[in-house]
Amino acid sequence: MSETDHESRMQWWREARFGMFIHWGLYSQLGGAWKGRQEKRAPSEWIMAAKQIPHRQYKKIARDFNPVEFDARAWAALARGAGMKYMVITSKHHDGFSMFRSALSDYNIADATPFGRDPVAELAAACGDSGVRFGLYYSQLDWRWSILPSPLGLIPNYRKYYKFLKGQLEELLTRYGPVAVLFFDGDWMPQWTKRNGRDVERLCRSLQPEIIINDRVGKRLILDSFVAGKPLVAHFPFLQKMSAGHLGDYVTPEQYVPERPPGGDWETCMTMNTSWGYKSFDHEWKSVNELIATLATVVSNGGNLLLNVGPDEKGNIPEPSVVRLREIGKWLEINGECIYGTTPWRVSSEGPGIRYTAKDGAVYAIILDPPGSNTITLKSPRPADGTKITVLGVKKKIQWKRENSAFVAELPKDNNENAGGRLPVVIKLNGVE
Ligand code: FHN
Repeated sequence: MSETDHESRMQWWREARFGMFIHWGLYSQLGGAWKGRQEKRAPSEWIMAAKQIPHRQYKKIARDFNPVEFDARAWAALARGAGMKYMVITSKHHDGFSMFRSALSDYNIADATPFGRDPVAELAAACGDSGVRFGLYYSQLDWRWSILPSPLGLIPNYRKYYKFLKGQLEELLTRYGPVAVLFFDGDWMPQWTKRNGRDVERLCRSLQPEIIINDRVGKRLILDSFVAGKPLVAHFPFLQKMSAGHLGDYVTPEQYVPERPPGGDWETCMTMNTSWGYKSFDHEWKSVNELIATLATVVSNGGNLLLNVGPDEKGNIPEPSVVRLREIGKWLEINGECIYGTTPWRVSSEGPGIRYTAKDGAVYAIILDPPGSNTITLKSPRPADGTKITVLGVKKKIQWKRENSAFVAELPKDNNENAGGRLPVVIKLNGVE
């Protein structure tokens, strides 16, 4: 893979900044509970391992999995309306169940369930029609093949499984049109090697030369494993460079925003509550403000945000997720120019409440939690003659003055407000150093 190929391939991705992650599979049918007992700790897509459900029992869920309310066009429209420029859906998670029609395994949604359709095909078509780029998640870890459903997932006949894995990737990359992103997952399993990663990366790029592949196709250092609720590297930022994967096009911090950019292209993936897969009793939803602040923080450091939804057993995206995505979409309609196609400015943040991005000679100050007083002081941009200040979404002229070497701006009263809080406000500065 030449650097030029990488640079040209990443162009749209770097401009996109924001995508939808979708975790949907047999586990969605269970909603986080097994035989009436809720799995409170592990995310719901891990229930097979958390409850040590043998494959012969787990596969029976397929008999009842019939998400008749699934509407691919509605999902693509929701992503587009939220300002998400690409989507990544689980084609096969660790449980080994294929959410697409596979000739290599009848343990798939089209052949093993009353639903009988191929949602990957329907979603690929819907994304194509709606201008949202289509991507897939694929897990190397596979509890249909392993001795036990466990994090290590030891597979007795690994050679045969590896052939199956490559065959499924061939199916996914030749049947559904352009696949913009391939998100591998499960690289921590001992049997997966960097050599496998190179071989699979070569295969995928031979089938879709423009495809963007994450670092988990390779073999990240174990440092990326979760410790105390946050990856080890999140506690020791200097380790980030060490732990970044050496294969693929971008690194994948998960459920946290790195304190410093990890170097190269990177994307934080994050849940809106605490579970990737649908968990009916998980109501710990992040607020819209938190989610927009996360997006602003990620982008101000040059990263992308892949924000997750976990559709339920009927094929519906949970209402709390829909509400948040619609609010974020409204905010991006007004303020998207401070996110899309931007690059980090010389200063990424000023205190806890201000993030900076830059584009086409302008600097954007994203005020995460606008003060009631409406007076904003910006210490980082240096005022110059001819500096022009506006607030995105507000036509009114902005009063501002210099105070020593800082800007003091008066925000108009009618900036973005939401029930009980105030959405971030964006000040655009032209002509500052
Ligand atoms: O084990 C998976 C988990 O279920 C989820 O898919 C996340 C999303 O990136 N990845 C792994 C945990 O790092």
